[in-house]
Amino acid sequence: MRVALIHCPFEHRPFSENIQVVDKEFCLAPPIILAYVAAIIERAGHTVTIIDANALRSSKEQALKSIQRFQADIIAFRADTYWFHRTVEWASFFKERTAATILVGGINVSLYPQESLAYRCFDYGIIGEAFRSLPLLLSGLEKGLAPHQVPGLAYRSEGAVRCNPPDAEPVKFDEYPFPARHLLPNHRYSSFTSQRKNFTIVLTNTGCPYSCLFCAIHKQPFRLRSAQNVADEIEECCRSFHIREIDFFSASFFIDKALAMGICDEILKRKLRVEWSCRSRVDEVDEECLQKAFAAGCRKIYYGIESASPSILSNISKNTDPKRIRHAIEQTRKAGIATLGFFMIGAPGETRESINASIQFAQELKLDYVQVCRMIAKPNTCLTDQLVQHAGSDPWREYILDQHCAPDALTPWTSFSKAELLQEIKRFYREFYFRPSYLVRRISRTRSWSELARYVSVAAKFLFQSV
Ligand code: B12
Repeated sequence: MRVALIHCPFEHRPFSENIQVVDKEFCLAPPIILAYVAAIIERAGHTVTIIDANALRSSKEQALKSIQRFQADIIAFRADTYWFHRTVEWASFFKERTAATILVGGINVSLYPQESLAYRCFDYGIIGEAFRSLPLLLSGLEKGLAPHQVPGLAYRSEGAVRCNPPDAEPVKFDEYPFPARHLLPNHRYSSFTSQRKNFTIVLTNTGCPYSCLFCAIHKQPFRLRSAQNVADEIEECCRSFHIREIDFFSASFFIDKALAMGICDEILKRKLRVEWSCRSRVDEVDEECLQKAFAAGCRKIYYGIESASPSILSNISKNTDPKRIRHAIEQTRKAGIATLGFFMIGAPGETRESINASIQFAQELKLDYVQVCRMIAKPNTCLTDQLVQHAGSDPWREYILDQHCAPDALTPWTSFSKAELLQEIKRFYREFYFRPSYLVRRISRTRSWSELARYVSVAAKFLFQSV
């Protein structure tokens, strides 16, 4: 079978938690999930291509030409909830113009399988892991498909959507083939804070043992890779794809200290010349691990700080406190690693005073960067569970069924309006990034003209664009 995987372009949505400029500028990351799916397909003996229409800025018409040249039997998409209707738009376009079978997988199909397959542009959906289901589906399509035999398959039969139970056998993360980066335009990717190309993202674990109210990641199985396996992928990135900067994209890199230190040891032992960043909770780092991370190439850590208010941190089940936050940031700076703090505005219990305190706190911490969003009830989070209980319906399910039902405020617990929260976010950024002391520090640490040009361009967009 010949399978074309499409990564549709995406941009800011009105219900996004971020202001526009952040959604547009923060990261042009590789569609690594599709690259995993591509590797699974290749390993099963099929031919696959990835069209990253987002990075290539391709239109539907241009993507169609590539698909026709490739002679795809199957066109496949990954759908998340935010971008579901864009996926439907693209899938419908190809459905009308090709004879290919159209397949959809990914988180939104797992959350809302019936609703997703209600769109007739999709012939099949895969609920849950593609690891075993997808090779079974492809060989079935080649040799004669018995749909009820493919775990996790969503399909139409006698006018109804049928959903097989997903593959229940857990897949160890080390069993996955490495993402098929040979199918990606690696030179295109970057993040706002990245310094070197080629840039990519790597996952060291999935899931999370914590259960912050605003996050959905703890609802996925918590799986760790081995240090050896991660290092083999990093080595492949460096040697085969000339990647010089990596962002470890898992929710927390240091969640398992032994794994994090093992990865650092392997990078040092193999003499891999790569700079990297990662995400972490503040209560998972110490002096020793930060020093080793720096020695192994860590140059930035993105910490989930969220708020300066102990009562808000408790309301959202974050399980941290300002003292611990301060300590982690100081230790990180001492180790020579730059810091980015993620903050959220509009949590349960937020007041104008607590927002001011967070802005003040971010400045006192001497963070190198901040990213601020509004706290909203994202799909599959405890906040959405509460919202469903309270309102009796799930706004995300309604949105999947009808794009005109786009969720709006998604913050019933606060008296701040969406517009007020967005203005407060803008104020947070302004008071943080436009301080003279910060500007002097940033410019003195800028390593190239292109980096400086990127900052100036984003600053201009920030000042002159609406939220
Ligand atoms: C890496 C990542 C990204 C990467 C790569 C995404 C990509 N398109 O490949 C980047 C940075 C680009 C990204 C962007 C965004 N992301 Co993201 N991302 C993740 C992250 C951290 C890891 C996912 C991962 O690699 N899993 C490992 C793979 C192997 O497992 P998997 O995802 O479960 O995939 C398996 C199955 O789902 C299935 N499958 C998946 N896709 C497909 C496709 C086909 C055809 C088939 C058959 C099967 C299949 O098979 C896979 C392998 O077995 C998750 C959080 C998490 N921990 O899961 C969020 C997550 C998926 N992202 C999320 C969001 C919201 C976004 C953004 C909308 C953010 C934004 N505001 O812009 C954008 C959307 C961009 C887009 N349209 O892709 C949400 C989605 C929630 C939802 N219900 O929609 C998640 C769950 C995080 C969260 N907030 O909860 N993301």
